[in-house]
Amino acid sequence: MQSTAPQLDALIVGAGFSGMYMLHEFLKRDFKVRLIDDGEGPGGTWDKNRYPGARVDSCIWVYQFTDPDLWMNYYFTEKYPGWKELQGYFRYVADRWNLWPHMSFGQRMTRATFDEHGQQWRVETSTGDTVTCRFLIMATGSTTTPIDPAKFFSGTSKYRGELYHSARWPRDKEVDDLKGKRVAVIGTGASGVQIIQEVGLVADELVVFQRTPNLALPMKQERYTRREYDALKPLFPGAMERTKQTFAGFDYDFIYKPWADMSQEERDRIMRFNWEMGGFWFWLAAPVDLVFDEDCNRAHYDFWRRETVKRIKKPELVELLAPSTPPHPFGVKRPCLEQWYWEIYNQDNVRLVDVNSQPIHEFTETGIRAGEEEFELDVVICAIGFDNNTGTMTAVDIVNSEGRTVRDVWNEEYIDYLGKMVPGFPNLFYTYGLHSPAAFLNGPTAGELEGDWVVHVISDITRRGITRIEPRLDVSKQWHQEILDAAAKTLFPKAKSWYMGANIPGKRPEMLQYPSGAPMYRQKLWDEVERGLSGFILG
Ligand code: N01
Repeated sequence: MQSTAPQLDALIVGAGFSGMYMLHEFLKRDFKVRLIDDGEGPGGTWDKNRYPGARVDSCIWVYQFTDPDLWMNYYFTEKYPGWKELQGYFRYVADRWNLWPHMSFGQRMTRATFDEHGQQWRVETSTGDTVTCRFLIMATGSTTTPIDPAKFFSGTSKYRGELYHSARWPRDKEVDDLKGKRVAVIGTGASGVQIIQEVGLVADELVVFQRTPNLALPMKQERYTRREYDALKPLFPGAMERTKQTFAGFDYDFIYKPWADMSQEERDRIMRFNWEMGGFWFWLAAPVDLVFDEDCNRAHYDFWRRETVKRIKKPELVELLAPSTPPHPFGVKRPCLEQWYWEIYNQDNVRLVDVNSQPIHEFTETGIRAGEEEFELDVVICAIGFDNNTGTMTAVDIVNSEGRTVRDVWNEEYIDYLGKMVPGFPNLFYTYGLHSPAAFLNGPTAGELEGDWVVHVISDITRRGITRIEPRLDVSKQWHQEILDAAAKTLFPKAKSWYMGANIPGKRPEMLQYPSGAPMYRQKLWDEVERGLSGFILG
């Protein structure tokens, strides 16, 4: 049978850091490539997350593309900018890299089917268009598919007030619209903490429903004039270069000296220094034993608690917000950055409800019934998280030539190779997803690290006339086992976190991200290239 050549060499789904980066790199190589995204504009997570207070918690010199032509000509105004500024940045990148003609927005991929005969993907989209492409690249993020509040709470459909998931906050709704309102926030993850800080300042009443306290760290935000930002720019090349060498892709790294070999004085000095530096220093510049050694971990928790408790003025809240027994080891469930989070609870209009002792029974027409109480509420914001790591690729039908979906495969085993491809799914690549290290890194570092490899492999095999690539099952199983073994040596399994898929009842709990750091991951990717892609079946 005669097969038709695909319309595109590659279709990229998702206009976040990795999607835009790969689009740019493919265009430089004269590939026939397009990008589609279901959002309103570029930015991926920053197009979708517009809730009050949404801002990045990586400092800005490591939270942008490393292309000097971009950073030399752009000005951020804060060390940790908010979503509006970040959206502006993505538009600027699309202008500067001339990406607009190659991207479509408001277009969702609804189904993809592999045509074995033509060795190409046939992709259906929400606009009714069908596109064929040799390579399909899912750049759909790790934190993209929100959990529907109805999955966790009964009665949501009868509630007559406003109900939002944090990642679906309406574009034009400002926090000031909550003045005079009775508002609840469910969830105290990174989204919840940021929302609570802002909403607590304006709402008449704010009720926070907390299940697990967040071990949030002081952000130490800074604001810059253009002149001050210009003065920082000479530091950018060094900082950006560092991101390629450090475990978490920041410009600082863990300390690799064993905790056991440090004197108490040295330990105290490190913890104090990192605390004063602010941001994620206390987490990602800590002794690496933080994630392996109970003693090191507990010392960090106790330090965090002593500092945090100083800011909590209602004695009855101390055990709830900063319990004397850690809710989980420090840093193995994602902490976030806060600005005035603890002070918000000192206000009289803010009430903290512990759902462990006062469970949410249901939504009612007028609010929430929790424990013995009825809460009358005008607005409920569910900051309850996402089906991370796997949820976006399993939410859509990606069907191979045997009629199996990625969902079918991952329902049985979380199998892939190098956090990039799934055995049985030729020519399908992804970034940021299962067994990539992206959730432990910041977005641009992961985007460039993963994107460079995907673009290289596709360019290389295309040049060699290879039209089909698929990971071997045996090496994929070995890769999976390596990840499980590496995670088992850490304290990660001791927290119920989304890194472990433990935030969704029924999801198999195991390490879903690559846990051994960016340098090791980079080496794994490029070693595979050195071996001539021997872990793949090429055709
Ligand atoms: O989601 P989460 P998120 N009843 O899953 C609680 C990135 N991000 O949107 O901890 C009551 O972390 C749940 O409680 P528990 C970042 O990578 C980055 O906040 O499971 N509560 C938890 O408190 C982050 O990690 C930025 O016990 C319920 C919360 O909801 C990731 O996105 C900003 C509940 C969910 O927290 C996800 O963050 C925002 C229930 N039934 C997000 N179900 C920045 O860079 C869940 N919860 C700044």
